[in-house]
Amino acid sequence: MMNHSSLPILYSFRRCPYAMRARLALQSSQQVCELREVVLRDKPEDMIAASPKATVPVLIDRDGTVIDESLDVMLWALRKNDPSKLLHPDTATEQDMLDLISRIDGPFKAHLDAYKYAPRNAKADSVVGNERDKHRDAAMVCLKELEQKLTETEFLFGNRKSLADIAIAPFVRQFANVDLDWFQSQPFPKLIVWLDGFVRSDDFVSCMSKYDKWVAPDAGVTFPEQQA
Ligand SMILES: N[C@@H](CCC(=O)N[C@@H](CS)C(=O)NCC(=O)O)C(=O)O
Repeated sequence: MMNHSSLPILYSFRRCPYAMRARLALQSSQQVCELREVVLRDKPEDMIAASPKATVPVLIDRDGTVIDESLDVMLWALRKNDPSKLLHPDTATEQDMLDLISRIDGPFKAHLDAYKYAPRNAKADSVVGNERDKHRDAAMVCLKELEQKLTETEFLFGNRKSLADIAIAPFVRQFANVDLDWFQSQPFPKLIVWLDGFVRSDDFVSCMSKYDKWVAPDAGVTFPEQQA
């Protein structure tokens, strides 16, 4: 078994959009880690000991520094190495990107969760169904800002991908996947094309590789996977 002890450790969960964006930034910065795949109903003790709030992702640097907010993991990686200039888009400052990301992480994500986790079989004209539609529509209002930006440029802040694109797209994907046919029938053509491009991109596909659950004291897997 390979000895990974000199690498930062990333506790990750494949399907978590927060972990996805952390992995996307780690990949882009070519920051190699030891990835430990977590199952949320059975979190590793080592992860909880490092970060008692026990959400993924958690990154533990070589010196023991714990970073347990996905956006902070992204910034940590990209501030060390940012070959694709994700922190320096053509049409905005880093702060502009962080402001947009916080609008999506805040109000949009709250409506997304209320929409996604409402009972699936609720009828549209029932109380629960109405609530579900209300949150779906409120989430769409938040997405109007993205559609508007994408009408002007191919990506959110210019014609190159930036931090904002990879921080936000995993959540739009989650929203779209609740009812993909409905989402794709909405009058948001630019957003639909942007999301499709993201989901099909090599970067996204490679950050979605499947790994077995990590079990202590085994070594995790090297992430990003090394090119042959
Ligand atoms: N603000 C945190 C949120 C992370 C988060 O909520 N992750 C979810 C999974 S998508 C989680 O770990 N939830 C804990 C649980 O389900 O037990 C971040 O950006 O890293």
